[in-house]
Amino acid sequence: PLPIFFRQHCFSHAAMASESPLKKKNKVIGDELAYFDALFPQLVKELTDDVSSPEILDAVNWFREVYISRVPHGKKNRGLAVVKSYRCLVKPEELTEENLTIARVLGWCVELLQAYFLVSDDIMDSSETRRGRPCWYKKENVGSIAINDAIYLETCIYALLKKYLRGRPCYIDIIDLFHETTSRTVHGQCLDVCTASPVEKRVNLSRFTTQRYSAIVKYKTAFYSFHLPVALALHLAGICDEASHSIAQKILLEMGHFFQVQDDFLDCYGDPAVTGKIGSDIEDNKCSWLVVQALAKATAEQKQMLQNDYGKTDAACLARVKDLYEELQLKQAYADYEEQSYRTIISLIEHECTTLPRQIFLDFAHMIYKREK
Ligand code: GPP
Ligand code: MG
Ligand code: MG
Ligand code: MG
Repeated sequence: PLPIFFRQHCFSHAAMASESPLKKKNKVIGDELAYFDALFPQLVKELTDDVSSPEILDAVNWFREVYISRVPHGKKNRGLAVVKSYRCLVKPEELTEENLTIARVLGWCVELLQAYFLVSDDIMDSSETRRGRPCWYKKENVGSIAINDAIYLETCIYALLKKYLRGRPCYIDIIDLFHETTSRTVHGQCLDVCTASPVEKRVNLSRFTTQRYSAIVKYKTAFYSFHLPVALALHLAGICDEASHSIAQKILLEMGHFFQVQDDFLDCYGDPAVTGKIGSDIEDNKCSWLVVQALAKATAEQKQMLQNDYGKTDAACLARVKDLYEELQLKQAYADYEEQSYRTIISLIEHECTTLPRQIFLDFAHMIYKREK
């Protein structure tokens, strides 16, 4: 069972079971995921239907496949967070069908950004599977055209923003936010890849510091996965003041850091049948949370062993690194960290979030703590 402090903030299944049929119906009507998913086919159609010149029809047909195969099969937490946050931020009379549609379109834009990053990241990380299927570049008739497909996915974001937001006061701020977020993410990805494969091509674990780790995860994950969805909702709701954005950013970057720690933990200990991806951080020589913890706890001898075995594809090396993680009790270290991180975030929300609805951040926190995928 979850510890008390988790249970207090989590939805109770028992409470749901005893609900009246009316309440249940409202829940179904309010099932944001169903509305969100329902918009997807319309967006595919809009993005691929108006072929201005028949000469490019083959390309458009190819991209339709890319779009359908790579965009809608994730958890959609990031996209849904835009809509849920927007609902918390505006007065009921502003929750018109038109505004909700725009919020959902922005949610799909975040999912497009994610798809663009994942198609690219899987090439850089030499990954095998994503969301339970082969990575896009691994498919028989795909290969390096996946790079072009990733760029295509990014162009869809700006096509949708133009179609749905042009003329609204927040249009420019939202375009800027997507550009700025993309820029931050590529900086993070560069740190991630370069820390793993230093120019001198030697395994050099002294690069794996907590400071470097924090910079990598803040830039490669926290901005686009956590800050972006809520910042979009704030802009759409017309909330542009520096103070609101700054407190939201502080809380969300903290959550984003924890989320990537989880991702690193699941890379080694998650079940690929559940996560949909096969971990390879040890073989890829990644500056993962686990190796940073291992280095902090290891004796000189154990560090030497890591130096020899980390970053190798050889199965025996991999097994020795995993054994060392076991010996150093990293699973327990992670469980302790998760609990401590949850407390920090709840306390940040309670003490610092005075002008924005706390529910936005609590909803996000509930989505990620104790996740298995
Ligand atoms: C997560 O890293 C970060 C990203 C997916 C951002 C990639 C950014 C680009 C600019 C391409 P990860 O490699 O640990 O993620 P996963 O475990 O899902 O492969
Ligand atoms: Mg990566
Ligand atoms: Mg990866
Ligand atoms: Mg990972």
